[in-house]
Amino acid sequence: MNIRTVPTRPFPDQRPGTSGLRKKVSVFRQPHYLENFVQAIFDAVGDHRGRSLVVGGDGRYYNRRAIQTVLRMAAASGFGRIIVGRQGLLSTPAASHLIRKQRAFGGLILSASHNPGGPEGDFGIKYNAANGGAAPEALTDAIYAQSLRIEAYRTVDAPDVDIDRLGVTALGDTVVEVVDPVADYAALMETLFDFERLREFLGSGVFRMRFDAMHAVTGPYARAILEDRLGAPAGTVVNGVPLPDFGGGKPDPNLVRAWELVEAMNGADAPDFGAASDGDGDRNMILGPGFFVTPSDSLAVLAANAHLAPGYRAGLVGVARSMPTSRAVDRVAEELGIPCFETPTGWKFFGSLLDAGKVTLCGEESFGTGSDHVREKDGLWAVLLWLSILAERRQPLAEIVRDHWRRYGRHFYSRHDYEDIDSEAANVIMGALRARIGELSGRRLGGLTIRLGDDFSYTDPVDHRVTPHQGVRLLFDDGSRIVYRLSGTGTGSAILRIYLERYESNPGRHDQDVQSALADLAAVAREFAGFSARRDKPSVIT
Ligand code: VG1
Ligand code: CO
Repeated sequence: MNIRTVPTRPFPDQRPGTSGLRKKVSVFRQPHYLENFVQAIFDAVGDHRGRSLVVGGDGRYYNRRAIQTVLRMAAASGFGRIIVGRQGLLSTPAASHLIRKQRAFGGLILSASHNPGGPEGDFGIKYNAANGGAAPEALTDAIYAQSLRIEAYRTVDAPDVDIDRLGVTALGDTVVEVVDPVADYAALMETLFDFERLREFLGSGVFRMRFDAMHAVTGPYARAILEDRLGAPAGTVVNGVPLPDFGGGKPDPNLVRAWELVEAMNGADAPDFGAASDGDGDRNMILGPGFFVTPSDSLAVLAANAHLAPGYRAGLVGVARSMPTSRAVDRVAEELGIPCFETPTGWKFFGSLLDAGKVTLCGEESFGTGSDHVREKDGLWAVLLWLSILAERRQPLAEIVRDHWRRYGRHFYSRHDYEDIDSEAANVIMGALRARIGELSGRRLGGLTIRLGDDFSYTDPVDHRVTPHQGVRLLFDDGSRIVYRLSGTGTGSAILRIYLERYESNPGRHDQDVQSALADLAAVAREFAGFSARRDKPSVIT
């Protein structure tokens, strides 16, 4: 087969963000753009000749095209075997599992996750290493450096591979194997959860659930697991066919974007349990009838109850959360007598802790929870763990969460996103915040006393790598906390995220509305950032 070397010039903007390189489809479609980045990855990851590569994506617009490009380039780059999900589909957790199971050299996940899809939407690509986890910072830095000095990429002249049929094709000396994207993942779930018991629970007639796949990649997974294997009635999974534009919405499982599910769960005939997941299947939102579980609380409840599922019966070795995530899980860890690690935002930081066997569960406030079964967050896994807990405890979901609050206290928590901020202006805001934090200790702000102000810097306890500037934190005497950081997944203007947290031990006050409970703190946060209460309103509140 003819390997062709194509001369190219660097693009200056291929620095991976919180989770891979995400850009508008129109950017990725520029001649050589995708090829440059893929070649930069292959050049940076080390000797992979004859090894296996896993490839799959969330099914968004451009996925199929990009996969053909990747297959040709991977063949030209000397991979011995490429394992690709049928129709080019693999959820992010399923890709992570496949890399581990097949002992692959690594994998390419084509996804922009919760970002919108379609020709006007976003596309993304990231590299996961042999442990199944997103490339750590050292590697993404190397990929970026390589992208800045690239002079040529390699590809082969070959027709498109048929990715719609299971089976094996040769691409030069490389074998391309099209696999069922669901089978191995479903089998993994069966090792963690008691499917027999879940089948009995879902079939008992006393419990109903609804899973909203948001027209994204988890549809086939949820159907196969919840409906086919666990016997939930047909129609339990809604919006279950992956669409290239996710039906025009943003596949982001939160109270704003997953409005259809929210409406159903607030309706008169609401099911007992509702869940949704995002574009690439790694996020989850959990709801009860008229009741929303914040992802931070979800992580804490899962940590406190994980032993109810067979895969976690032996208990947890430790837990981890991203810095802006509420500290609800810290209290559970303390009671269990296990360590709780605080990492920067982005799943890649959990990888070394999971590999070193320091943590079993981890999670983020952004609707992500997961465990050491893979090296990504995992939406359906979280749903199955919640189901296991519901099946064992036989209590309504809201009661389980309220019990949790009574025992540990409640962390009122909310994230306020200010979208569409001019990038320059956003940097000025963050710069100003950073400039002020040094002199804050002991100062009063809106009735609260600041204990500490800092810019979060993380030292990985395993490899000791330092990652500075991960968010401006204001910690108050009463345990309240404000965090400011800029999103690293957007593709247009900047998004400023403000994270608010206040602890309440008194059960008599646990039923307050979250936004009212946090109103004073939100006002302080706005004022400190120089926002006007009248003019500047968050665009998304979760
Ligand atoms: C967001 C979330 C972060 C998450 C990341 C990737 O990043 O805040 O917690 O890990 O998305 O999730 P940022 O930089 O925009 O805040 V996903 O499901 O988009 O892969
Ligand atoms: Co995602």
